[in-house]
Amino acid sequence: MKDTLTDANFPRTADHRVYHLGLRPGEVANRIVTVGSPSRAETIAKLLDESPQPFRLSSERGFLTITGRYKGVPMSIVSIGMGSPNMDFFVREVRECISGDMAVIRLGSCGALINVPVGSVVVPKASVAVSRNVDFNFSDPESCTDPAYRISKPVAADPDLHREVHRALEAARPAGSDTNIVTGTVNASADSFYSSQGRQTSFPDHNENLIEQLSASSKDLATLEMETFHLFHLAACWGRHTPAGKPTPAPLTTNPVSPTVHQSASSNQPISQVLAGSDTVIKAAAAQLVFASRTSQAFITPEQVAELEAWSAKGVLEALKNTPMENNRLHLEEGSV
Ligand code: R1P
Ligand code: URA
Repeated sequence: MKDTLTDANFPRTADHRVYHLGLRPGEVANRIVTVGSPSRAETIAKLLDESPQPFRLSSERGFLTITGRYKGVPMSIVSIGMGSPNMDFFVREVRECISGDMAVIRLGSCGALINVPVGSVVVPKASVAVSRNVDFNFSDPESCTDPAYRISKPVAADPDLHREVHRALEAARPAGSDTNIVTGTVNASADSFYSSQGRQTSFPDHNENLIEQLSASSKDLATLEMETFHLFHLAACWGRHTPAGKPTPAPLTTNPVSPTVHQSASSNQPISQVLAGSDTVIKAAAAQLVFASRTSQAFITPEQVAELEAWSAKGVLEALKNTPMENNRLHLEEGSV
């Protein structure tokens, strides 16, 4: 970003663009599909209405936002790259560009620990986090009694959105397709594609028993990927919180950028907390596309990916369309982006 940023606490440009995603209020909808790769974002974007023409913003930090309408309903697709830190940038910065409730579905790839073929779809009801214990002595494991990997407690998806994602994917699956859609499972989000997903590399990771340990931690544990836990965790934290030490919302002043977006009159209180108070929600759910079978060692082909992404994209957009929520006002509607 070339523009000058102000406020070290939550850096923003003079025209209210957030630091890493480059967005400003009015450029992102409150119904969002988030993905890891720009190509998957573009596949989903093909299903958006042609008019008004979707808005696209590619940030210097590699985040791509496409905002348009799906069957008339405002919708954004945001490609965030990989890992929890990127999910963290996405949720926090988008939250500051939106007023009211948010619904987010992650459409991502995963590895399956259960015995389903690659190309299956899994809709997890909850996620745990798997993290590498950096205090474990990886070069002298005998000296350490702590575990090398930690598995967190589960955090649930929003139950309504979860149900709707499953229903919409069942409806979107092509007629005659024998693709499995599995639900009611637990996902594990790892802090590495390799060590904390139990893959063997040339590093001394001490993860030979990790898959076994994961499967033993929950009978429903079915998938491994890298971002879903952090999305569910932030969404769950957001619900009905009171900003620390600030029980009374500051007075609002109208932001000239968009008539529906306001700025805090107090100095460093994030905008959305003021707007949202404690009664807005972030609904989060996920659909995982099985790219790797950790039981058979099979990996999906590019042809299978293309077919799977095309219909699952329709499923997640339908799920968001069917989620009752007040629409966020977009510049798109006003013809200015
Ligand atoms: C690793 O290959 C990446 O694929 C999965 C993991 O979570 C990780 O980001 O998701 P995406 O396909 O959404 O990127
Ligand atoms: N993404 C992951 O994080 N792991 C896999 O095994 C496949 C996709």
